[in-house]
Amino acid sequence: MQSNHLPRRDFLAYGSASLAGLTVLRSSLARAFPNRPGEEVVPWADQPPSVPTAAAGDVQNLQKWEDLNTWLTPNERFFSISHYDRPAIDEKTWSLEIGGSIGHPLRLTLDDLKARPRREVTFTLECSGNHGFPWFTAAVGNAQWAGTPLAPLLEEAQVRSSAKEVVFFGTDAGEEQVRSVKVRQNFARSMSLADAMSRDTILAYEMNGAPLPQPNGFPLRLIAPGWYGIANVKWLDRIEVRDTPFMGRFQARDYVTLREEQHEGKVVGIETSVGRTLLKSVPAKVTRQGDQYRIIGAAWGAPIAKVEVQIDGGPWTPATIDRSEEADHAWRIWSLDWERPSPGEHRITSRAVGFGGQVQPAMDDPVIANKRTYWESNGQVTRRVRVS
Ligand SMILES: Nc1nc2c(c(=O)[nH]1)N[C@H]1C(S)=C(S)[C@@H](COP(=O)(O)O)O[C@H]1N2
Ligand SMILES: [Mo]
Repeated sequence: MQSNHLPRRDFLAYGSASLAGLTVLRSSLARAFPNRPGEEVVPWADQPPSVPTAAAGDVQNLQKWEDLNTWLTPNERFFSISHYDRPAIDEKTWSLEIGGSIGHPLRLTLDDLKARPRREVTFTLECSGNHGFPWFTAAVGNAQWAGTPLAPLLEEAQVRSSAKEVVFFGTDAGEEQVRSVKVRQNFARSMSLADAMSRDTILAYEMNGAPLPQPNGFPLRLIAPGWYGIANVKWLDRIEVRDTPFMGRFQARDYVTLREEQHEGKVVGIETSVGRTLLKSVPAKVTRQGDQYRIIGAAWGAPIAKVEVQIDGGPWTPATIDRSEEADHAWRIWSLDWERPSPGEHRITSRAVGFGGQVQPAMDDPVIANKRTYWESNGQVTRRVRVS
C-alpha cells in the first residue's frame, strides 16, 4: 500500500466495546478545526444549484461546504447515494452468507460478526461522480467505521485456488436491461481476491460509534478504504467468491470511465471501471475575523504531502495542513491565512500534491479534459468569493 510511511491513527481492538475508540471519537467530534473567536463564514458567491428532481431519490443529504467544521462528518450530515432503494432490514432475520468458490460456506448473524475481532478505520468516502455535475460537489464525508476484518473470514471460508474475485451483493435490487433482455439484479460489485484480502477492508456495522444508519447500509456494509464509494457495498447480505470476472452493471456498464487517449497519432477510446480513489482537494470555506481572512479546505484520495492554494490565478502558496487529526485513509484539513484581500470578487483554487510527487490535475489537463464520462472528476476545484 502507498500509505505505509504515514503515522497510523487507526488501531485494532478486540472485544465488542472499545473504550479507547470511543474516547478518540468524542474528542474528534468535539474538536472543531481552525476556529477563532468571533470568526464568521463568508458564503461562496458560486452556490451549487439544488439537486435536480430526477436525481433527488438517488442522492440525498448533500451538505454545504461552508458548514464543514469537524474532521469526522456526523452521521446526520453524511451524504447518501442509492441506485435502487434504501431497504429497511430487520437485523433479527438478516444474516450474511459467504459462498461460491470456497470449501467451507459460512452464514453469520450480526451477533456472530460483532463477536469477531473488531477493527476501526477512519476513511473518507467519496462518490466517484462527485464534481461531475455543477450540483454534485459535496458527495464526500469522513467517518470512523467499525466492524470485523474481511480477510480472516475469507480464510475461514477456504477460498479455492481457482478463485479470482470476490463479489459483494446488497439486498437492494432493480430491473436491468442489456439489449432486449431484462433481469432483476441486486446491487453488486466485485474486487480481485488480492484487493479483498487487504488488511484495511472491513465488514462494518458501526459508523462514528453508532449502528450504521439505514441510508448508509444498516446492518452491514463493506468498507474498502482507498476505494471510491461505489466499491463500498451497503445492505450487504451475500459474499460470493468467483473464478471468472464479474460484469454487473456497477462494475462494467455503469461507473465506467470513458477517456479519449492519443495512440500513434490516433485517438482511441479507453474504458476503465471506477476503482481506487484519486488525489483531490477542495477549498471548503472562507472565514473572516474582522479583516483577517482565512481559507479552509480538505484534501483526500491519497496520502497528502502538501496542498497549495492559488488566488486569482496568482502564485501557488502552500497551505498549512492540520496534523492534529490524521489517519491513513482520512482527509486532511488545511488552511491558509489570506492577507488583506481587496474588496470585490476573488477566485480560489486548491491542488493537492501526493507523496509520490503526483499533483491533482488542472481542469484542462488531458487526463480530465479528455474524459468523456463524469466519474473520477478529481480536477482542481475553483470557488468564487466576494470580499466587501
Ligand atoms: N447496496 C448498495 N451499495 C452502495 C450503493 C447502492 O446503491 N447500493 N451506492 C454506492 C455508491 S455509488 C456510493 S457513492 C456509496 C455511498 O455511500 P453512502 O450512501 O454511505 O454515503 O455507496 C455505495 N454502495
Ligand atoms: Mo457513487
